[in-house]
Amino acid sequence: MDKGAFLEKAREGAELIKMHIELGHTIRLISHRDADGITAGAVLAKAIAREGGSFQLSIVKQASEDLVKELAREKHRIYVFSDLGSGAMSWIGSYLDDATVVVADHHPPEKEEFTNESHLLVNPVPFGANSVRDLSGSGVAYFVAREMNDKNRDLAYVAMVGSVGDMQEIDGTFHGMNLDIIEDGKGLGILEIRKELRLFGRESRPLRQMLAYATNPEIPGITGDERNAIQWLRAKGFDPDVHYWQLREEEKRKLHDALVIQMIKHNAPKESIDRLIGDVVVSPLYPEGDVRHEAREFSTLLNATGRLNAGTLGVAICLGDEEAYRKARKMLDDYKKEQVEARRFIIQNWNMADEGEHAYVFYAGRNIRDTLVGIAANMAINSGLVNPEKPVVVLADSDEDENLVKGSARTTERALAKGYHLGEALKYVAEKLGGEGGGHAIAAGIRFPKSKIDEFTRLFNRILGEQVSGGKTGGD
Ligand SMILES: [Mn+2]
Repeated sequence: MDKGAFLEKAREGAELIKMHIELGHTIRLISHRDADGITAGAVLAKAIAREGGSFQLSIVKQASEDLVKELAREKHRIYVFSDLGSGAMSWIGSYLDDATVVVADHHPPEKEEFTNESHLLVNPVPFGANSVRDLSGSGVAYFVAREMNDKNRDLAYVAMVGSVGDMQEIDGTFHGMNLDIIEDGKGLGILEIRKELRLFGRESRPLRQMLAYATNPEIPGITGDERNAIQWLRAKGFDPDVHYWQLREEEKRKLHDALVIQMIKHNAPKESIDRLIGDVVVSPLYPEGDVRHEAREFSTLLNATGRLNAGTLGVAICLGDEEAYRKARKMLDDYKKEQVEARRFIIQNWNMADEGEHAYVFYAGRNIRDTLVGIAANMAINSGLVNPEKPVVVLADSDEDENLVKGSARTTERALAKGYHLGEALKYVAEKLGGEGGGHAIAAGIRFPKSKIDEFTRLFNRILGEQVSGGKTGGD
């Protein structure tokens, strides 16, 4: 990619923001509610505060037309969007035409540039970057901040937490301009990259749970069953109750080798084995065992604050607010308790699931909160209750509308190999049922009228059947 040209845009964005700070204008920040967006918002907020400016920040689910209209009514002189906005360029063009706008984003943009002269797109994609691996939204925000003031290099770790949140190193290694941020952070001694086990839970989970709950990748023969994990760890000479961070370097290597052998023995796909061990970002700014010490755990905490509509609490955590950190941990503990209850419910009542030819459909009513259906579906898969080659859907009554159900479909890589695409299937079914649905091949969501659950089950099984037989989705 053309880094120089991208950095030139970042510099222009930085100049615009600084000019408005000098004029005494409040900088209106709007950022996405996932970990990448929360860290991007934090990076920009910190950079503005450092210049003596004031800001007003919102963490939002998406940059919709309604949101842009609403923002226009606030009559600010400058708006800065981060980790979103590239898909809202025409709305920004029409409703915010009187204001200065900077979009600091990494999603593929509607067009390479704004037509309005007071609007600026800072986005690496038109300069040849790959949006999913070369730079995240927090990374774009970081380069704008760095152009505002070289001191903002101290935000490199926060920026990398966002990058990890967006899974920019999904193949096990960082790429593109992520590497420049890493260099800055290393230079200041605020982050390190280690070649370590990339499973979630380095700081907060005992090894038995780190392995039993592994999803990315799954460890065949271990994932899904904590008792198996305990036995396996003991057999290899590890205490199942210690945390990964507590292991000595040679113990880590021994564990890596044993896991790789386990995966090879069970014919795990090469891509899964390759991403088991790889780049892990840690920061000496926080003590070992603190979730903020490692980027994946930190980003998961931030994602949770966003999902629980407390994204600004996440921003405060990024800015070093200890009270916000404690509050978020408490929120998360409560949320985890709900998850435990959901897990118990689903395991005890799994016999209620409708097992069709291609999928399990489990309707939980009000017993599982609608925000937990995706997690519940994963629990069913990981609990060993289901045939792993058959996708699982968990449905629950919508919190917002009693006439609707919300559902999540989940499955395994093994099932995908048969030809399933859950996102396409749910999109099609939703259209038929008068709902909304879609997502990825392996994980997708849907919302539709509660009165149509039976029809859903029938249609979903049928579409999945067509997918494995090579037919086109929805070919009737
Ligand atoms: Mn992002």
